[in-house]
Amino acid sequence: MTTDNAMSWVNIAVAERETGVGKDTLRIWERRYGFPRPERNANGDRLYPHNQIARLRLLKSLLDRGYRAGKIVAASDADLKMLDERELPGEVTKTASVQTSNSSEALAGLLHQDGVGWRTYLLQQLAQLGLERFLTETLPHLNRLMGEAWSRGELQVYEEHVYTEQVQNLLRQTISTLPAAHQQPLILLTTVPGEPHLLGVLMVEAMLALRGIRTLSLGAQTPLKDIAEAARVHSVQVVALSFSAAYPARRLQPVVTELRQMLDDTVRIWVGGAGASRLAKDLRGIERVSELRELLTKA
Ligand code: B12
Repeated sequence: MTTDNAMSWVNIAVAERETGVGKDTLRIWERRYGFPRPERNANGDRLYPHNQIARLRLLKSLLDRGYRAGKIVAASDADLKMLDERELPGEVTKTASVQTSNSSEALAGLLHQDGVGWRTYLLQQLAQLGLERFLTETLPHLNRLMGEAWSRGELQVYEEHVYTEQVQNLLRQTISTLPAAHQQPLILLTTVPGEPHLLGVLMVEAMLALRGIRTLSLGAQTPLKDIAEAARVHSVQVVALSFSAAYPARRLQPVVTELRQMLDDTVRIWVGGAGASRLAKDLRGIERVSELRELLTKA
């Protein structure tokens, strides 16, 4: 993730992209709760300072954890910090059996490791829990912790990259040690242009590989015409797409609808990831799959 501290004012489109809070919601909160409090430029457009973006990210992460806007948007910074910290150490102890202390120093120690530290920790978790629980418990918790620590400005961008690299390496390595998959259906995995988050795709690939289900992974950000072409040439039965929470909600439906039109009617489209939950449930020819485990009952 990147944040440009030098450019401390951002317009509403960037504020939406950076925080995951939609433009309409930003305007409603401003009117209803008095936060955010953007300045205006000469044209009257809203400009948000960096510290308000940081607070918006924290609010978004609390909303995602089930808090209601009415309770948190106007709360004091100290109260928000308290709510935020209340859940974090517990989350760590749930996954980190290696991590025995739940103090904030232990949490910081976990998140600020170097590559070797992460690799050792991840391998221990994998060995203790097995691949399925590693995928459905350890990694979702760690992703959330990393994302939230980044939102609070506690992690350097490079530290998140160190984590992502180690997770990706380990998942690829683990997949390559599993017996060759031969079960139907053949599932094409990728993300659409504008969605760089690849961990969801790799996690799905590993989960399917565990059950011997064949996949054709194209990595991240595949142009739609290439997805359609690969699906045709390889006779895939399912195209599975991953959308993280960072993918803009308003682009979701147009992009999957466009892909639907490019694929043969017999090819199913599955969409998953935190971003996909914002897609209408009843879109023709599109199936939402929210959980990794649900995938196994569908495949
Ligand atoms: C690593 C990471 C990055 C890396 C990604 C590297 C890579 N090669 O993948 C980098 C550094 C590039 C990055 C960039 C950005 N990131 Co980022 N990133 C993350 C992090 C920590 C994990 C990433 C991830 O892949 N998650 C996606 C998957 C694994 O999680 P999920 O969507 O919850 O999906 C789960 C299930 O639904 C299932 N699943 C996923 N896909 C599918 C598909 C199918 C078919 C099925 C069945 C299931 C399934 O698997 C997961 C199981 O837990 C997350 C934190 C988080 N909680 O995810 C932030 C996060 C997604 N990023 C975030 C942001 C804001 C960004 C940036 C916009 C930051 C910036 N200002 O530049 C950019 C994106 C730029 C862009 N063009 O979009 C925010 C999004 C917040 C929001 N609500 O909008 C998050 C949530 C962090 C936060 N603030 O809390 N990021």
